Formats: sequence, structure tokens, C-alpha cells
Amino acid sequence: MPQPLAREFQDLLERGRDRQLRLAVTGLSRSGKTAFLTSLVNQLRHAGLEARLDLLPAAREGRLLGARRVNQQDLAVPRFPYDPAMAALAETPPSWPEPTRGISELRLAIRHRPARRGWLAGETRQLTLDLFDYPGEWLLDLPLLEHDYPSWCRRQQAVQGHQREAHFAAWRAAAEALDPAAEADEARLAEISEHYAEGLRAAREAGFADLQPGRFLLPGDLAGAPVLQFFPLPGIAEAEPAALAALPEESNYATLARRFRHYQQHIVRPFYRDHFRRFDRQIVLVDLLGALNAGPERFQDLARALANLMQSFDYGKRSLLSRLFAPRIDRLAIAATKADHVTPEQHPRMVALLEALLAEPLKDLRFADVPVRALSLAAIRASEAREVEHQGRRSPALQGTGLDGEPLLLFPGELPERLPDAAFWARQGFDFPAFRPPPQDGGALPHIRMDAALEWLIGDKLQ
Ligand SMILES: Nc1nc2c(ncn2[C@@H]2O[C@H](COP(=O)(O)OP(=O)(O)OP(=O)(O)O)[C@@H](O)[C@H]2O)c(=O)[nH]1
Ligand SMILES: [Mg+2]
Repeated sequence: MPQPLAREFQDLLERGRDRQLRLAVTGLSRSGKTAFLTSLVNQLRHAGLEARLDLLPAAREGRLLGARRVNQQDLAVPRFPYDPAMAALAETPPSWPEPTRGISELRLAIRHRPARRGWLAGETRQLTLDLFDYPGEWLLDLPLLEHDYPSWCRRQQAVQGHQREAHFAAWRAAAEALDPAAEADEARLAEISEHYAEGLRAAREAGFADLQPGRFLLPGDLAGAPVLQFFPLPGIAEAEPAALAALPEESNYATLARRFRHYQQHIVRPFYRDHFRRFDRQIVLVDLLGALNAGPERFQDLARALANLMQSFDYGKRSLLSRLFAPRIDRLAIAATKADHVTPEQHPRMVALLEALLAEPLKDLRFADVPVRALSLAAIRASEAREVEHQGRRSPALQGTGLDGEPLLLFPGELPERLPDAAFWARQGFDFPAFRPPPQDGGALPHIRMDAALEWLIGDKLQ
């Protein structure tokens, strides 16, 4: 077939095909998932009009005609709360969208004109984009599939640092007093599990992130179910495996081990099988600045949690994931969020720091040949960059409004160039105050580099 004809033929095929993409957004609690997805939908809905998406060629070239919400396919998945999020942002004064829990979905139909004009000039195409928001905490559970109950207990023991341990005192006292061989006492196990869950919640509150089981933090409709009533037993590390295995079925130990297995098989596995495996593309959001604010131990903990979480995307031949499931994600983005908390000239450092924080998982991903890109962004820009005379010289500054309505003018200073060391922490702490969202004018939400993220995640489908 002559070249131009072959191309036209290909175009026809493409038009006939159902062009569809499943894009998932994840990140640990408060990393900015809801804000990101709200902004993404908002930008696409305003594309072609007032949205500023210069880094997205389809928009820059005027080929992106707009997006409409359509009914989602999977009726069992809750709808992503776009309207409530926009309503919160439109309040006077504006407020941030409510925290969310569990998985949610939204389907967009995006209309665009192809980049190459075929013989059908003026032709338009449609891309169906399925968007998912799910808690990154759920991904922390992937490594849990690799363990049996005793080895999981040992791992939990190993990650307890000094500050972290402080949140688990009630669990430790109660669990140490529990005789693994004694007959299981339901009420007692429920109570100790609650202590463990409280410990996880307090640790998360304090900024820790390497926390398992993930569903203890975000139980959704499983709250109070026996499948969430287990916990690691301290002292298992020293126990003889044969002796443990010989404990009777109704013992505390055997009951906990059984619940652990049930959690693996009926909670963790189905998420991977029914959802994760079907995502085409993924963006992982990281609140890097929040972790810098929270100090060294939590920064370390974030690094560990992210390394854990990223294992879910390492589907190299020998990875745990590829042995269990066959995921198909063909493109991955990792983004440091809330970039409007630092001045623009710091943004490259934010990306460098993110790459340094994720150096090990990134190496594995590149080795596994997964296309991945790191970026920094603000889904909803709540500050303005300024240059201000400060201590006798012109300095970059940020202007915004605090959560209580107070005007803020900040000199956030410099981010570290590489992973912060002890000297850095001793010399400089960070203290970024939170901004109130910007007032709405009915136009597209102000942002930083949402267009770059869009280009990487869906740009090739808008060609
Ligand atoms: N300044 C600024 N703050 C942001 C931005 N995105 C998120 N935030 C802040 O981070 C908080 C958490 O953002 P969400 O989008 O709710 O994060 P999430 O990951 O959905 O949180 P959960 O649903 O609780 O897990 C918001 O309430 C804001 O305070 C942003 O682009 N700029
Ligand atoms: Mg959310």
C-alpha cells in the first residue's frame, strides 16, 4: 500500500476503535489526590476556553475541544466527588475539598482534532478517559502478600524506630501480655487490634508513612469486621517456627495467623486483581514539602513507604507483582505536589529531591523498562510569586492568604540540593504554612504544570 494511503487506512481503523484510557491517581494520605483530580477534570472541561495548558500541545494548538462527564462503566465503584470539591472551592471564603477514603472513579469524554489532517478535514475524535483515585496506603499492602504471619510480625518489629514506637505503647503492653497458646478471646483480640490501629493512626498523624496493614488506616466499609482484627505479635521473632505451627487452631496465635491470611486473600489480592491490573497509566503524588516540614525521622519513613509503594509498579520479570498478576501500566508519573509553597526557581530542586528520594525504586523501574517521569506541580495554585526587597536585596517571595484569612508574604528559602543530611536538619528546618485556596472566578483553576502532567499522561492519545 502506498504510504499516504496506509496512513489513511490506519486513521480509519483508529476512528473505529474504542479509544479509551484508564488513568489512576494515587499517593499517601493528604498527598493531594483529590485536588489533583479535581484540577485535572476542571482543566480539561475548560480546555479550548480559558484553561492555560501551554505545555499540552493539543491544547496549545487549539485542537482540544473540551471534555464532558459521562456515566462510568463500573457501577460498584463510587463516583469521584468532583462537584462537592468544586463547591468547597467556590465557598466564601474558599475551602479545600474534604478528605476522601477508598477508591472512586469518574469518566470523561474528551473531544479533540487530530494533529495530522487526513482527508476528512475538520474531523473530530473522542478519547474516553476513566479516572481513578485510590489511597496509596492500599499499595503498602503489596509486600504483605509475600509474607506469612510470623515473617510479617518480624518485619513490623524491624521497622519500629524510637519515635514511632512511642505511638504503639498500648498495643505493645496488651500484646505482650497475650499468651499466643491460650484459647482466642474475641473481645480481647478486637481490643488489641484497636490499639494497633490507634497506633497506626497516631503514627500517621505524626507524619509516619510506612504503615501496615493499609486498610487499618482507611477501613472504608470494613470498619469493625474481624478481618481487620489482627496485629503483629511481639516476641514471635524469637519463637521456634515448628512450635508455633503446632499451636491449636483455636489459639490466639492460630486465629491471628488465619485472619492475616484472610486479609491477604480477600482484601489485598482483589484490589490488585479487579482494579490495579486494569489501569493503563498511573500518577503517584508525593507531599515532599510536607515531609520536609515534619523532620528527619518522618522524611526517612516517607522514603521507606514510597519505596514500598513503588514496588507495585515494578513489574520487571522477577518482581513479586508480575508473579502474582499481569499489570499493564505503560506509563508512570511521579509528582511532588503543592509546588506553590516554594518560589519558582526552587522547582527544579523539588524534582531533583524527589528523584533522589526515589532513587532506588526509579532504578528498578528503569531496569524493568517502565517509562517514568518525575515532575513538580501545584494542582490548585494558592500563592503568587513575587520579588520583594528583603534584608537589603531582592528576594523571591510568595504571597497568599493563610487558612484563617491572614495575608501572608513568605520567603520560603531554599530546598536542599540533595537528600537532607544531619547537618541540614540541624541547620535549617522547614515551616511552610498552609494557604487558603484562591478565590474562584468561574474560570479554570490556577495551577502549576498540570499541563505538563497531562501531556505525559494522555498527550500521545490526543495526537
Ligand atoms: N497550596 C496548595 N495546597 C494543596 C494543593 N493540593 C493539595 N493541597 C493541600 O493538601 C491538602 C490535601 O489535599 P487533598 O487533595 O485532599 O489530598 P488527598 O490525597 O486527596 O487526601 P486524602 O483524601 O485525605 O487522602 C489540601 O486540603 C490542601 O490543604 C495545591 O496544589 N496547593
Ligand atoms: Mg482525597
